[in-house]
Amino acid sequence: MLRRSFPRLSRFVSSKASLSSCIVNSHNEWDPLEEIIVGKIEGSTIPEWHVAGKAVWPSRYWDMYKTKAGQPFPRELMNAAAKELDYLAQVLEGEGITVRRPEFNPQDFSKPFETPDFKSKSGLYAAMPRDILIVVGNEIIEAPMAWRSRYFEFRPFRSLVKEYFQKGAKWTAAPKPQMSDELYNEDWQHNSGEFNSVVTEFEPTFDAAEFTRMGKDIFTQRSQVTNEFGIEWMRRHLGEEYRIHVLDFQDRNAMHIDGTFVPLGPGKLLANPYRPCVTGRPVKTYAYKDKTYEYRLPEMFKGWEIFVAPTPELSPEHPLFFTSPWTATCNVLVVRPGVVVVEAHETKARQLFKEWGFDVIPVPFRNFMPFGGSFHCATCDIRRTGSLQSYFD
Ligand code: ABU
Repeated sequence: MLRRSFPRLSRFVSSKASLSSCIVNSHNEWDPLEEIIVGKIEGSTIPEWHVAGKAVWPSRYWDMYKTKAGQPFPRELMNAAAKELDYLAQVLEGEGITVRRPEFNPQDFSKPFETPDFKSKSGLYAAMPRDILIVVGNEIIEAPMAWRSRYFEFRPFRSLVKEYFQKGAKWTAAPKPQMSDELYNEDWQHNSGEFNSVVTEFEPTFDAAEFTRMGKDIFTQRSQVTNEFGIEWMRRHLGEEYRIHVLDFQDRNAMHIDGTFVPLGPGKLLANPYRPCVTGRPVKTYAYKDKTYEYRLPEMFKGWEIFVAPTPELSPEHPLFFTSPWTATCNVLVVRPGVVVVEAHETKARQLFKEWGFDVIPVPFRNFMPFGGSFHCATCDIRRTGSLQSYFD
């Protein structure tokens, strides 16, 4: 019988120095990248219409979800997006980073499935590892997710996660949600007042991309996929070594913090001007579309530089099945301190990053963006050189 050896975790957690020798080691969004997962678009399937999607999906695509569930997204777009992902992988490898890709049967997503609590006409994709996986230190956490179509999204990543576990990483799957009707506000409507989430507090739920890591401080928001129960699960799971902060961006369509609030390095933050943070004291005012906005942040950010992302140059007709255009300029990937991957067609963003003192690696990604994100979403960093620190004490 084949016997596998599983290194004892204590070998990797006994001290900070040995912690960083673990195959999985990432504490923030900017330390030098050593290993990363890049998603794959193959097999991506149109999910079925559901109230959870109504809260975030642009209304011009509602008919597509209602009539084409279980079918592939437009082939030409998928082929072009696949090439962009392969090119991103090549660029990252050129930077000396080990790139891993999920392994799955592309037919998987188009199969209907059923649990005791719900039926779904199909799954979705393996394009966005950032949504399903988060690395905190030497631990990989699989997120519960909130959309029924994403219930099995951990599967394409399981062979990688098992391999990382066998090599010494800690592995946790957050409580699997039932996703029964009780999880959703069936009568959910857009309103112009208080934030109104389509997910109830029936059980913990979150997507991994709802948390952004800055060492011992981790920032999140309540959103259309993340409830208070889920945030509390994460808080208790990570324990006293970490502080979870909940910020408010007054974003009624909130879903994933990485198109809104993007740390670029210690003391450097990229802010989405359309979604100003209202938590804390004023730190910056700026003009956006003939209006002046005040950006607030908790006191702990005193002295931080706030860079305001430019309006994306994408045409209003550009297909975006799941998200706003803001991923074009906000959803960047920091490769190492001072070096950032920026969408190649976003000339204003590229120029600004240079003015802000960054080296820019331009990568075309406009065909991938329709699927719901850009470089940060399409990846999940597995190992960055560095150890757990506080950037705020
Ligand atoms: N990770 C997706 C971000 C979506 C958005 O900010 O529009």
